Amino acid sequence: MPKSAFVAIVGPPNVGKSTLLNSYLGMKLSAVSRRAQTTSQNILGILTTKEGQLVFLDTPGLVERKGAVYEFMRTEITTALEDADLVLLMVEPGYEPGENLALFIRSVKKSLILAINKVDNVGDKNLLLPLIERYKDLGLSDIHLISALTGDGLAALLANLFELAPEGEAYYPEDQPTTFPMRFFAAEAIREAVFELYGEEIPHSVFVEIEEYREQNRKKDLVRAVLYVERESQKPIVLGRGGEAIKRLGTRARKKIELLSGRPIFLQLHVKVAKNWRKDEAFVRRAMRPPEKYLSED
Ligand SMILES: Nc1nc2c(ncn2[C@@H]2O[C@H](COP(=O)(O)OP(=O)(O)OP(=O)(O)O)[C@@H](O)[C@H]2O)c(=O)[nH]1
Ligand SMILES: [Mg+2]
Repeated sequence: MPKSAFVAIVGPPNVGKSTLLNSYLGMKLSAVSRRAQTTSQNILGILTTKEGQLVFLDTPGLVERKGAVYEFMRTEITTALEDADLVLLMVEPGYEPGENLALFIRSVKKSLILAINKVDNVGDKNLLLPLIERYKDLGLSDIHLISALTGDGLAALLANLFELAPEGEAYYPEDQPTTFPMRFFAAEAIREAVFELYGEEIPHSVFVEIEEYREQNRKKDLVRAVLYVERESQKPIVLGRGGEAIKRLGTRARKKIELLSGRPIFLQLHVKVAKNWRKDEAFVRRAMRPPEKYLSED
């Protein structure tokens, strides 16, 4: 009997949750950056092997801050935890479990696996033994040392996930990597390029909305996107002198979308101001949870 499970990947910001998803899927589905709070919405990725199917939900990093965006992110995590059969908690070396994490671990009523990521940064893995003990004290027993970057420990972690997964048929066709539409990943690809090219507060101030994603025969697919910034003063930064910065962004983002879609893309970017959108509950609700988000186009 094959196995199948929904697996929520949760943990503090920047520990490598999205990198792990991409690594298992062998494709750049989820945006990754060296800055925290890169992921702001759950990303669904499907891995089918001869053992069965795991449906991963990559979630935003757990943070306790106030504001509409952070509340939205916490709701995303809660949704993923509700949908999940298994919970993969991810941390990195040096991340000591505090009271909040202990509470979180106790609140999860499902099989919980811990992955300590980025062990490629640690010379001697024995140095992690005290940290492992602290997590064991919190009741965790399935503990893995991994590197989502080098692949170290990923096979053993996967085997453990399948071991704990319930028996069941695949939820989705085996060659399908996600249920989300291409326009969702186009927005994420543009966001990732923003994280790569701009500094300071710009990446977190940008919201990307795809106004049009049109597949065309005998012509490049058309993608029209709006970059909303929070303040008028951020507009010239995003555009750059003579539009130079946004041109660079466009080229980089287009390549990412072409890589994922496997089709030539014509990308148009516009910059608009949505004043303080991160604090605007109505904007966040409308823009970040469009009803079509989870529905595939085909
Ligand atoms: N050295 C090392 N770096 C890693 C590893 N996994 C991820 N990283 C890096 O850690 C940074 C954060 O990775 P992400 O995958 O974006 O982390 P995340 O947990 O999804 O972050 P949020 O979405 O912000 O919560 C990036 O610079 C990654 O390249 C790893 O195994 N080893
Ligand atoms: Mg992420």
